[in-house]
Amino acid sequence: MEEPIYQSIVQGQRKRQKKFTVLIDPDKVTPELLVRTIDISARSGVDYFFIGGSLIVNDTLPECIDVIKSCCDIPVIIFPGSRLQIQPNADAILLLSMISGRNPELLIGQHVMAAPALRESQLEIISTGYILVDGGNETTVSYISNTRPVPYHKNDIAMCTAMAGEMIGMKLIYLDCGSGALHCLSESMVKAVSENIDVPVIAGGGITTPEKARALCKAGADMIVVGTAAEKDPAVISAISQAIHSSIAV
Ligand code: 1GP
Repeated sequence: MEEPIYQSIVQGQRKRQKKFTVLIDPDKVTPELLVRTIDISARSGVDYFFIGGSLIVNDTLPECIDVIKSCCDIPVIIFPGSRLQIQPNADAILLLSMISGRNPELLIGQHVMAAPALRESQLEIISTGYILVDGGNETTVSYISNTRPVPYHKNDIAMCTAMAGEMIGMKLIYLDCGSGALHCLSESMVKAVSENIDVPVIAGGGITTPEKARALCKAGADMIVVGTAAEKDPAVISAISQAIHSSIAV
């Protein structure tokens, strides 16, 4: 099966071209904010949209995807909080296993339930090891998943978890402090993880400035995800995109 989106991420990693993803939480965008976010993202060279959330209250996910698809060519990748967020009108889905936690539902249970719908869909399926890291506050993902994050300074736990995820066969590792985290990942943790695995590393949660995005790219992240800061002011997308796309790992 072809994997155009995953291959574009791997190509970026090989060429040391960092990728920028804007996360859209359908509950948090008004129609006006969504169109403005898409417009700025398209003009700023954003590489992908993630769409989804740990908890979605309103049923606007399919419409949001349709709006994005009708306005631009940026690929839309579902970042699902549960199997209820599988939408066939997206381009791809991160099939997340929450490998930082010990909740079997989020390691395999939801996946078993979702498998027939995923098989039926045309979605590109990207197996992703998701590692939640303490970002200084209790986030929705921590509460909803009923799991404890990796402690902020425990680089060795994050590193071994990522290594195990890669050995199991996961194609991406997503290090995330959770949406709206007080502080983002440490550069030392991103470095420890990226130096010890070969698959691309995604970094997200609490990244609000171009400086933070650039620092995490230099530490070894292959993709940066920004949600909350873009919701507050989509204008920040342009500066962060520039910082990411001009970064290379040292
Ligand atoms: C959350 O990594 C994403 O899963 C984005 O986090 O909303 O804090 O940017 P923010």
